[in-house]
Amino acid sequence: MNPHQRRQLEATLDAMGKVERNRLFKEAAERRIEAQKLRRKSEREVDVPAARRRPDPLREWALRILAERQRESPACDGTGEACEGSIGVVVRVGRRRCTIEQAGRLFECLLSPDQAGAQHEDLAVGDHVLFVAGQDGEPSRLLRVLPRQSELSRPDPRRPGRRRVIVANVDVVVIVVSVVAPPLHPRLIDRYLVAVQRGGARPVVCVNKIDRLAAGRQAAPEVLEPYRRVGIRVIETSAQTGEGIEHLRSVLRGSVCALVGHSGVGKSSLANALDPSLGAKVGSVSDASHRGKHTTVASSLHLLAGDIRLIDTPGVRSFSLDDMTIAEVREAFPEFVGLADSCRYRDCTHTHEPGCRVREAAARDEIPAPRYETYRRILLDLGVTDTGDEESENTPLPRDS
Ligand SMILES: Nc1nc2c(ncn2[C@@H]2O[C@H](COP(=O)(O)OP(=O)(O)OP(=O)(O)O)[C@@H](O)[C@H]2O)c(=O)[nH]1
Ligand SMILES: [Mg+2]
Ligand SMILES: [Zn+2]
Repeated sequence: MNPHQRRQLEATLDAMGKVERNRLFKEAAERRIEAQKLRRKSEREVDVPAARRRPDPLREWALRILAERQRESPACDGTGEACEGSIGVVVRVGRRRCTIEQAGRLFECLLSPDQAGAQHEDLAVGDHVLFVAGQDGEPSRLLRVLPRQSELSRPDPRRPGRRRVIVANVDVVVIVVSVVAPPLHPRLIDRYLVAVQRGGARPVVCVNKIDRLAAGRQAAPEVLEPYRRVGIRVIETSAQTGEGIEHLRSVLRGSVCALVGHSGVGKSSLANALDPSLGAKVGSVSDASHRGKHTTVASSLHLLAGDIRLIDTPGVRSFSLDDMTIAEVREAFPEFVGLADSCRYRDCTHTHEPGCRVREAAARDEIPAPRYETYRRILLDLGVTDTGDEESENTPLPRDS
């Protein structure tokens, strides 16, 4: 169960009627007792150290049952109520409306004021939805957004404390950068990587416009090598000459993917290169600032040749991680995971604490130094200083507490 599924299941559970809820919790209690019988006592003690706060086990079982029911019958919300409507995929979201695709047909859907009010967070291109198709020219009706498998989101710049979901249910997020015009910004790649990791999709870095490199020059190897070292796929392309496009196509084949990045790096050009029949609008890059001109204004999902479902997104100016917790940032660096288990403090931030294995490994270059620096910069942005004088929730706990 990923964090997004969990949030949606929690909401379903909270909205359930009393009778249905009691029935669910009875089943949860039975399943829990069964599971306890199966588990040996010693294992139980290892699993749940007394000092650790843990969620209500009965509620956990109830959520698990709801998730199972939704997997078996995605059109229903697991509450046992009758289901109507059919399932489609959101291919475009506009002001107070969205377009849903089902079996190759498009349906225009008007959003209710409630749905429109919550739309940046609750509805995104790629969402699977339950809807009722409109008859005789009537608009279709959106009933419910189904639990997401993944999402890419960032803090909403206009509404503090709220998130803006950029795309939902993608297998792969392609972080597009260009070697020049606009110049390659590793910090943007890093921020996206953290957000992609949190949202449950697989990241790929695409370095475009390699035709602009001088003959014999490689695309910033010192910047890109650390990503390759930790197993992130980096693909070099030119949407203009077609170089690397076949490689990109082979990586994306059979998947739902999204192209994200700064304006002007060539996202729409890459989409056109992957499928020339697409005809996505391509803009220019300012000679003075080397910035794109925000040509693509809304995300849209396309079915491309070669069994690729691709979401082209509008370019961003920046990508903030302000809504992240330290734990989420830590988890986004897979190269830290094995080492972090041996840090002296269980919730080590890997910045200033004595006995930090991650910091030691970075000093020995066993972790690529640029990746560790990136991690430190992201934590600094979140208010964690190198001296441990942080505004965060982290208070070091010795491992044996
Ligand atoms: N030389 C070169 N130019 C490219 C390449 N890919 C895209 N461009 C140019 O870069 C400019 C911007 O391309 P777009 O595809 O509109 O960029 P985008 O990322 O979709 O931009 P937004 O929609 O604004 O986010 C256009 O002038 C393209 O012709 C490439 O591989 N090589
Ligand atoms: Mg574009
Ligand atoms: Zn540490």
